Amino acid sequence: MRVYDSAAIRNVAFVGHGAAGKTTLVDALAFVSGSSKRHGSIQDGTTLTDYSADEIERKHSISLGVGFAEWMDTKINLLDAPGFLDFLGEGTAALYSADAAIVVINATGGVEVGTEKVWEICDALHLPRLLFVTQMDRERADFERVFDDVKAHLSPKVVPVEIPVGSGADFRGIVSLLTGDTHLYKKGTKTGEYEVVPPPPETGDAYRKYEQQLTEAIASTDDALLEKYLGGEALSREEIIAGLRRGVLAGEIVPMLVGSATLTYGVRALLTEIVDLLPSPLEAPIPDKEGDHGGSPLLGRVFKTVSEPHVGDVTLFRLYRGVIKNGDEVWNHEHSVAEKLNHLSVQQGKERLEVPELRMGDIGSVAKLRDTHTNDTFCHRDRPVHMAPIPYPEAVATSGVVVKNRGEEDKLAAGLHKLHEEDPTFHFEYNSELAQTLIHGRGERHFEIVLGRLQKKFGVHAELVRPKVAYRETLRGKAEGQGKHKKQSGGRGQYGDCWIRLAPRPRGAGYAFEDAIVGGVIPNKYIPAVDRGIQEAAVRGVIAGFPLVDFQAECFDGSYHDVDSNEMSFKMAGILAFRNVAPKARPVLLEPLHDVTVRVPSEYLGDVMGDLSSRRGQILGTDSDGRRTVIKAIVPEAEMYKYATTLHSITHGRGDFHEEFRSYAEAPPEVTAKVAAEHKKEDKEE
Ligand SMILES: Nc1nc2c(ncn2[C@@H]2O[C@H](COP(=O)(O)OP(=O)(O)OP(=O)(O)O)[C@@H](O)[C@H]2O)c(=O)[nH]1
Ligand SMILES: [Mg+2]
Repeated sequence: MRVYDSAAIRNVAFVGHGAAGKTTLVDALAFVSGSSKRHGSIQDGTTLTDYSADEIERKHSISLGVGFAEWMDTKINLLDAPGFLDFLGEGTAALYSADAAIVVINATGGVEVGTEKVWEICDALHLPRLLFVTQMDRERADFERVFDDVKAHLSPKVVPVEIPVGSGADFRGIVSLLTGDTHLYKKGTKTGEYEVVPPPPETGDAYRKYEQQLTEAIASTDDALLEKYLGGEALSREEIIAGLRRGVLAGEIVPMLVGSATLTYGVRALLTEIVDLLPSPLEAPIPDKEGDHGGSPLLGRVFKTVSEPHVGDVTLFRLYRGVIKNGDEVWNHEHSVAEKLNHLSVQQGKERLEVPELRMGDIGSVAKLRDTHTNDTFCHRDRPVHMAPIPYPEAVATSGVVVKNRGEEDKLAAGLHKLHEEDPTFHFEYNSELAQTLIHGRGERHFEIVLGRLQKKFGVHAELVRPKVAYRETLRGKAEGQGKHKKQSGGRGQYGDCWIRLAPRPRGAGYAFEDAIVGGVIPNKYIPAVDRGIQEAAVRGVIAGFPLVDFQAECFDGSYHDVDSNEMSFKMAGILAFRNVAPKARPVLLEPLHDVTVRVPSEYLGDVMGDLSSRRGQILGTDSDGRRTVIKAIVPEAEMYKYATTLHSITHGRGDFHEEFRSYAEAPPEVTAKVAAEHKKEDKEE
């Protein structure tokens, strides 16, 4: 594989809504350029970047795939991101590692939720971008409608630089507004061969309209150009390309292109526009980094780790500064480990092609590193730096997970750990209080993939279960009573006897013990044992087996035996006293409440609030963040199960939410009764 200099590299992320046609387009770009030998398809499961068994089976992308197309002596690195929002982390990684984006839109659909989401990230990163309207060969494809939609919902800066000739089954050519040339495709062409003709009469009006818009937009990028244009002078082709490029880099113009990836129409033109209009790494700003004073000579960031069959862990990284040669050692500052980059490669889908070196800006891959993970920085050992990490979207869904076959618990933990390393939007924990493994991710589709991988890669058969809730108990009243432990079993007996008073304390105040014994009716040395007994019993609660918290216990009377009393007996007395008294002190169940912030387009406000209320949510208020309505509410944790899925279906994916623990509060009687009944059932089963 040839080594490309930084100026001859383009790093481009392909993003957009699910099923827009990104993977098919990336495959076509690599194929038409000659860099990939096969023209693959989703239907046959043969595309360049959807090569995992999961992707072939489900016919959509799940993880970020990387390939390249060599065109006009330039290497275009193609980062193909999945569109489904459950996998938005992959798109985030692609956009943070690229210098430009191609936002792909289906000509039969238009702007969708996934398009808006990635557009927001592109905006935040000030990424230069192109829009590619694909699937123009499909029935009901409508270029004009997509353009109107884009202007209204994405940005007024979008300007067509190409228009289609015909649409649907009649889609047969593309007019370039830059050159006035029309490419008429030869039927049955495999690599997009065409003849060049003048614009056909049917495109006349559209041609004049869009050509004028484009020229105006380009002229506006530069004062001298504008003057020339207003003075009625024609702009030269060089001026047009240079002006357009300037507009794209500044984010002032977003060119819109058109084609069909399956027919490879418009694919050659797209390759050329990528080279002509998008920045090389030399023109792209290096993302924020910390501790980098005076410029470290080497800088790279890992944006993905995949475990591949027969290879092991493959690390994908973007080089921001310096040169890496095959076999070089780099310093991973996060994990304080020197890593030797043997078999330095670039990815062409699942293929790894070895390269002697990579220049600044390029994207590479390397296998079997010792201790390198996603978001780690490569640098020189004597100039250690941390690059700011890629901000992966947060996990918003939680589920319990259990193994179907006993004995697979250890394998489950190992598998989940591995999956977390591959996917930063996936986390897991074992909650010992609840004796349950909890997984956190982006939604049910995400969890489905996790379960599938657990089985395929780690031989673990697991299933999702409702996550248990960490309830608490407390007291609302005062009560007093005795606990007496007495045993006479030959030899030395056991004797402990105490009287206690229990009373509530404020929420969050915890537990307090008071020694109110007078006259030594219980010897001093045994009183801490009473305290311990009470605390031990409180952990198991009295209503539903949950820890009883925020109360005070006062030991005010008791008796002892000269020979038979010991610490153990008084601890037992404390336990018995608690079990006797606590049920009389009006115990109540406490449930965890979450602060929930939901962001939705205002048209869904009513439905979303109605749903929150049906979850026993208390709406605190609504506000606007400029784009969307922000709803703040307090909702019991127990009612938030599968909220991500519900919100998605109410808002057609246009809603977002964030939740965090707020406090414990008394549960209503019907909830208490239900939880207590469940506890009784579980107790019996054990
Ligand atoms: N007719 C036609 N079908 C296309 C075209 N491009 C893609 N498709 C089909 O549209 C479907 C989705 O294509 P993909 O390439 O998987 O789309 P994607 O954007 O990668 O989808 P995700 O990765 O799941 O977000 C597949 O069935 C493709 O065969 C096109 O230009 N014309
Ligand atoms: Mg795809």
